[in-house]
Amino acid sequence: MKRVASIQDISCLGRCSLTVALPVLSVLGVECAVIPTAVLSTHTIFPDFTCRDLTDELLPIARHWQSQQVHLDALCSGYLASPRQTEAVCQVFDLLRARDTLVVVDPAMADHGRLYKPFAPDFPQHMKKVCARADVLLPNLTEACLLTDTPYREEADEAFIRQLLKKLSALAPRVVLTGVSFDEKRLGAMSYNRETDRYFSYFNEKVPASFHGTGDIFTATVLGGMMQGRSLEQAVALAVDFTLECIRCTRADPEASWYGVEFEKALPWLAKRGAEETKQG
Ligand code: PXL
Repeated sequence: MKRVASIQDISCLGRCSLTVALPVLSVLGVECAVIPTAVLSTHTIFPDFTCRDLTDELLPIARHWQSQQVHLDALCSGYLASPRQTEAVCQVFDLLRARDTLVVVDPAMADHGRLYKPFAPDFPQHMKKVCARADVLLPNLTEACLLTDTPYREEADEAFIRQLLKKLSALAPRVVLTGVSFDEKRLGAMSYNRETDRYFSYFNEKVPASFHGTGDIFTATVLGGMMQGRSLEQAVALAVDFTLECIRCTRADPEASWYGVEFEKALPWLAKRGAEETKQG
């Protein structure tokens, strides 16, 4: 069985980060070890959340695993709580990465044109160092603009997205931009591989609503899909379809924007589709 380590926070309420990565990876038949970076009462969209930063625990955990010769097939980071924590996560990558370890980074720090509340304007400069260690980097449009010093645009055409992907590829050899849409009807992701100079895109139905935590579901699914033996492009297609499935299960619920998508209802779909595609090879 493949073993990955997911490095992100525990938001005690409001499905995101570790509370979605764990079930998604489990359903895809991947062992998910965790390095929790912070414990928050809720994600940061709720007002007055509490946050215990666990930066000082990260290196001791990594050093212990290293002393036990733990082998990881992938390391994946998501939301990080502070600039100091980005430095620690870089060190964790350096300690735990073997030659065959895939490093996946989701620079979960912004959406809809804005940084999340807790972050100062220089936070993207710190996150860039984490991104520079990635084999696969998965930002949304806002994060991609912040990481490449590009002014954010709500309306992005294909030429703009291609240019953004190329700029991002200065940070990582394979980049996937999430939340890409060129018309009212379709939403998906577009990727670029620096080594082959090839673009790939995959779209499915666009539901006119925005839900919290879908980026974390997307990243966990791409990671799990790749651990099951898919190419990055096949894993991106699986993640677009699964994220939509989660949104379809949720759209009637007015509280969903706070509590996250009801992905639990869609896990059987993911288990089935994951197993079917793996069987076909
Ligand atoms: O979904 C990304 C995320 C993860 N963790 C925390 C967050 C957010 C987004 O707001 O606040 C704590």
